[in-house]
Amino acid sequence: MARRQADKPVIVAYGLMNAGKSFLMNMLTEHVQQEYFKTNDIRETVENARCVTSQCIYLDTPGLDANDEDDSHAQNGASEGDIVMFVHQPQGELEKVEVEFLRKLGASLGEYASSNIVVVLSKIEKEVPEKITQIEARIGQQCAEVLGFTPPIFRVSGKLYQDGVLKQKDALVAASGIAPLIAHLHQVVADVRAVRAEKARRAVDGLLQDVELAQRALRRSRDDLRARVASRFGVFNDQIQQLRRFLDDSAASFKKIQG
Ligand SMILES: Nc1nc2c(ncn2[C@@H]2O[C@H](COP(=O)(O)OP(=O)(O)O)[C@@H](O)[C@H]2O)c(=O)[nH]1
Ligand SMILES: [Mg+2]
Repeated sequence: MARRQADKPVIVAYGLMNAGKSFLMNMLTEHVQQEYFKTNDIRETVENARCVTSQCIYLDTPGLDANDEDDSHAQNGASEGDIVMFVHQPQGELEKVEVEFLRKLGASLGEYASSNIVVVLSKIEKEVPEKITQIEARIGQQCAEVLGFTPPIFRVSGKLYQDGVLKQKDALVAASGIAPLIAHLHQVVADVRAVRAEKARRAVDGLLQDVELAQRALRRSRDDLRARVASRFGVFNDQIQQLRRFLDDSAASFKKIQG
């Protein structure tokens, strides 16, 4: 079980405190009513929390602190997940600590950065769509500058989704934008699994090749050994024959002397 869990792709939520990460993670993991990931948590007391589903693991983090330039997450930028969901509340563009975090994250993910980073604009029901569109464009630019590409950007409202589900109002659920985000995450999870399967297949192929090479080398040294043993026995047999001839000759000479 532990092994199977370890194999599952991890989706991790990063972003400033209060961005709406935990609330969103609850919606994504179907904890619409019951709060699985604690919201409004005080950063100092919170550790990463995880929820394991059939396909992947959701990991919630305490969040970056906009006032803390030495933020440890922003400092190393190493992600604890395969897929990073970067959550930003669109009150304005990305703040310095967010930009720095993304820069280091991009560097640490390397070739996987462009396929495995997703930006989420949260709490969209709190702003007019025009303003969100402006902010989205600006964030796209900021990402392009620090990452070298613009990741997919999703606009969501966990609150609209929660209301829609609880009151059974499809229009609210649709307006929440959660479904397209879930669909995208499922696709990326499937891709991560495919990449891992391909890597595992290549590793097995490599091992099989090594085994074959080792077998060939063993066969060669066995043949070599056989040849050497045969040649040594050849010399030995010759020597025995010589000895026999010598003994026969000696016996004959002895008989002659006696006779
Ligand atoms: N209006 C609104 N508030 C939200 C939404 N999502 C989260 N919140 C609220 O924003 C606050 C911080 O959310 P939380 O998930 O704890 O943020 P975190 O620090 O990033 O994990 C809480 O009071 C949430 O109820 C949303 O979609 N709309
Ligand atoms: Mg939280």
